[in-house]
Order: sequence, then C-alpha cells, then structure tokens
Amino acid sequence: MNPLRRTPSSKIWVPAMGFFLLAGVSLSSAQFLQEVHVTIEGYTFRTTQTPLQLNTETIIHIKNMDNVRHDFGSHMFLNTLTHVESNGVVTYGKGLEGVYIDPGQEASIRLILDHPGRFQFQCSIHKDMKGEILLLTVDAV
Ligand SMILES: [Cu+2]
Repeated sequence: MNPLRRTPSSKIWVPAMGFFLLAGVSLSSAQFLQEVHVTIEGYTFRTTQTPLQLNTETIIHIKNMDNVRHDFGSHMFLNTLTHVESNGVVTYGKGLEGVYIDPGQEASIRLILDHPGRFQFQCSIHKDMKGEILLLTVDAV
C-alpha cells in the first residue's frame, strides 16, 4: 500500500447518491480551462490531451463505453482539491483515490495540478488497465 494514502475509504462510487455535496468549491482562479478526455473501451484507457500546464484549472472527462464498471483511480488526486461531477452529483475534497464509473456513464474530475510529471491512473478492478496524463514543466504551445 502507498504510505501517502491517507484516507483509504475515500473512493467514491459514481453515481453515489449517498455522497452528494453541494458544489461550493471554486477552482476558478486560473485563467482558462484545459481538458483531458479519457475514453474507456474494451478494457483500455484511451487518453486525448493537449499539452497541459501547471497551476491551471484542468478537467478530466471520463466516459465508460464498456458494459462493466471501471475505476479511474490515481495518486494525482491525493493532495489536491478535487471536484468530481457525474449525473448531477458533485463530490469534492482532498485525498480522493478515484471514481467508479458504471457502464455507459461518464464523470468529470476538475483539479489544479501544481507539480509536473506523468500522472498515472489505473482501474483497481482490472489491474492491467493503466494510463497516464503528462503535465509539462514549462509553458509550451
Ligand atoms: Cu476496469
């Protein structure tokens, strides 16, 4: 287990009616929104992203095209205020491990990443499913 995992029970199920909180968090201090699209199909993550920049509001859209539930989990959420929306249910906070996405459903995760690198994500249900998001160190066009 990862020693940084502070809140092991924080994985949420989307849509999880028992977990909904009002969207009271503003992440709008950044100048623009950068987007990442992740499609899950055939037990594979397919990521489409533009070059991403630090300290910029980022939204990750995840769509599950399969007919089984998948998980989108990542350490990138651990120390970052994260805002998850799915079917009108919004969850936010720090220390999120990931989100479960039911067949045919989608979720979006909004966050601001403040250190560069390759952010790996995976499905905890199907251990072979992995992907990554690349965050650049410099402003690139
Ligand atoms: Cu999966």
